Amino acid sequence: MTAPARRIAHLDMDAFYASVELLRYPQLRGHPVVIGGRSIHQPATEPDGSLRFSRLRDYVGRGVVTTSTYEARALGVFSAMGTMKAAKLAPDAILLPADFDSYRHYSRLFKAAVATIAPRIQDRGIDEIYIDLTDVPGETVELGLRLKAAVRDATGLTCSIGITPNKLLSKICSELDKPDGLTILGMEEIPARIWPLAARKINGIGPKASEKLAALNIHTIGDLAQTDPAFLQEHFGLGYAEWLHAASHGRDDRPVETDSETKSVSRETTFERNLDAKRDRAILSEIFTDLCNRLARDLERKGLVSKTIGIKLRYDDFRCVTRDLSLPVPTADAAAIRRAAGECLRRAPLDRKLRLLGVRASTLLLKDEVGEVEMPVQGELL
Ligand code: DCP
Ligand code: MG
Repeated sequence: MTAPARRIAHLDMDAFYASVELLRYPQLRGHPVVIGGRSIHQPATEPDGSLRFSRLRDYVGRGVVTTSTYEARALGVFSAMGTMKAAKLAPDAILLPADFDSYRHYSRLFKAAVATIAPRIQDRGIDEIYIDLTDVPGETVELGLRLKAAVRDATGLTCSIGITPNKLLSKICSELDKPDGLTILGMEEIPARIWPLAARKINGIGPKASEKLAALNIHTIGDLAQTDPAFLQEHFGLGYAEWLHAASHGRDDRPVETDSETKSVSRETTFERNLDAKRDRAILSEIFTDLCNRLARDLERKGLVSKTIGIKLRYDDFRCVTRDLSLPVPTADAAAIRRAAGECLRRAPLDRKLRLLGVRASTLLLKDEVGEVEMPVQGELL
């Protein structure tokens, strides 16, 4: 029996960090703008109130471009390029420092906007998500346009969407019509629309694999699809060869894993110097509480509660231990997490110096599904 066809979207924001900066500085619209400066490249206010922006030509240092507007890309400036090299290509481009708090804010906004239309969302990073539209009523084109409109209304930003029967194809398709694109594709269109693309367009074929494929005269996804799987196996091993073959035919049955299916959420930190459980007790305790607070915020943001709190310790000899504690009541409360994690810490050996401390929440439940958890009042159960 074949599974019913799915309808999966991949949504990726257009020139994300740069586009958020253009919301703040609309006067830069239409100009080449590059994100990647340091705080000294923050625009300065002139006596007459106008802003003076840094230019790429003023940049000195070893930094790389974080992202660029499409106008800067037209001049050859892309993510991960050395900023000095970019300055040679686009000396007049505006240079701005990154402001991650803003990007996180807009990331939350666009994801929340999508969730009002389709709740089954898998986070794939700050500017991209998978969305399972299989059970959402409506024509595919109309749904895609509604998603784009919701994102634009909530943020003022554009995104590009691919909608196909699986994550692999949708990830390829969201890129095909950037920016502000909507690409819908069925399995029958794979030979015409996917096979002409370079093999590296498949997420999972990195620079190394694509170089090796090219040496075997396999350049496009179509070349890959025509290659005898036994030949691929000789060069790439059974597992990867099978995956390459399936991917080139657009086959992928991975589910969209929503936050509620996230197995665990964790926070950890490696200390600047190794810490002693007794002598550095105060610092350790402060770091520990901070980790628990961050973890609580992560859970809160994802709408999750946890029934198992654990800790991870790495000692100065790189050995690692973990300890877990099951809670009677699921929680996302920082103080409750801190208490449980403290309990775990008491059960771990502390006779060596520590390099790393981590706190993990697992056995996760959606808060809404748990409802308001009421503690039984003493005596009420009798
Ligand atoms: N980013 C980064 N370092 C990179 C690539 C990207 O820090 N090497 C950041 C900046 C981007 C954001 O992640 O704005 C999203 O990455 P994308 O690859 O989706 O790039 P953009 O959204 O900027 O552009 P596009 O329109 O191609 O998606
Ligand atoms: Mg993007």
